[in-house]
Amino acid sequence: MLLEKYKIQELNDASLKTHRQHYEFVAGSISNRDEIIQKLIDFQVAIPSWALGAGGTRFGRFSIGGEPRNLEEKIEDVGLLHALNQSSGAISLHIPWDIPENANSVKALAAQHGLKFDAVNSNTFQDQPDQAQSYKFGSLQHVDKLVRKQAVEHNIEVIKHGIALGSESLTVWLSDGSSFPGQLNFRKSFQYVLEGLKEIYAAMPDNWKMFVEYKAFEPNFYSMSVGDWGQSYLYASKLGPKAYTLVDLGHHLPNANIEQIVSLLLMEGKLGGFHFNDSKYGDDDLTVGSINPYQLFLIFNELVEGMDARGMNHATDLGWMIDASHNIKDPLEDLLQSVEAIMIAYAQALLVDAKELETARQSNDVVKAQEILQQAYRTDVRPLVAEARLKEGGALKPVEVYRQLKTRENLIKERGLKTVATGL
Ligand code: PSV
Ligand code: MN
Repeated sequence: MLLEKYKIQELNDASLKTHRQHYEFVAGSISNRDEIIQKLIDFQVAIPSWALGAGGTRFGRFSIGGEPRNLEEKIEDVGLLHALNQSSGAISLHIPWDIPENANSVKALAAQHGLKFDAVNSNTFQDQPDQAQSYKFGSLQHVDKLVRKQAVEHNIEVIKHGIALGSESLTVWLSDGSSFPGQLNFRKSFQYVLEGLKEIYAAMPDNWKMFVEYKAFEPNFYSMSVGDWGQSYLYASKLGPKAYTLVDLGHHLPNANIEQIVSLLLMEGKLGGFHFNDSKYGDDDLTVGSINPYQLFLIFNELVEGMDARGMNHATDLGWMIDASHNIKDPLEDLLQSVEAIMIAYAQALLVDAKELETARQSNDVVKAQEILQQAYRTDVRPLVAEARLKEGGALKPVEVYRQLKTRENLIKERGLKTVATGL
């Protein structure tokens, strides 16, 4: 299903006058507004192929209807999002949930929708029906060499799929760990994981990056083999310059200072990318910015400051991805909300007067420092984000337009009510 540009524009017309007023009001006091708008236009967030259907919990899964039945339909769904917000120009695939049978035609379809392929993700946390060895007791960390070998080979297979599609990074998230004290020899399991990652690393083309994703708990509840940013950083450092840490916002213990983690990883040149989501208790995979938008802003503040300090390109030098699971919302509406929240936090961070903030810090003016951050955070930047979309032919109000065009209803007509997308 394609969303025609003219239909989006027709619906934009109804909100254009009010948008202009709001935009002039906010942009009037921002001297570098054109630069900010351009940065917002350039900034693209990859959509996970596994979050386009209903997720679920161990208690149940409630289908939302019209879920994509195959990779082609997943690409179409991301195309819909990108048509509406012009900021979702990439898709991140999870293998084997999304094996591209014919890479060239999949690539051509994605190009039609203006999409690129972001990081490919491997899966050694579930057993597949045709698999020789089981991952019940881990993959790269496993005491049995045959299991480790199978996990390495799977990752190399994923890299091959990625190369065929034009991806340039591999995200490795391991569910490895232990659920009971005594189950694992921590040192041995670290060494096995490192050995495996080294083999996978060696199979990556020179221009590729490996993102080592960490997570504090789940599915293992006593220890995780890559449990925090320190462990991920250790692996990434030992592996070499193509290996980086990936920060999934939901993978920390409660109240972790994620912005500080981000700042230090950036300083060391070891921050690779993000899985954006939000959470209240753990890895809740909720809509970005739905629980703690101030934290998201503070993270972006560190990102902008840290990337500028290293002369990095905001749009291309880190991997920007969403990782979400949708239990009760229409996934496409939720993803539109998530991307919007990311763009808002980014725009607010671009408003922070870094020089003035540094001056306040130098004089220990704590009050002023807080004022500067909150001045940016409390600015309603939504008209700036909308203006960037408008300039690129997107919708002024993506969720509203999605509903006005009866997108979900049409997807249900096309695909049926009882379809199930692959993913968690
Ligand atoms: C694990 O919780 C994770 O965050 C990893 O990124 C996986 O690839 C993804 O979720 C699977 O849904
Ligand atoms: Mn993740």
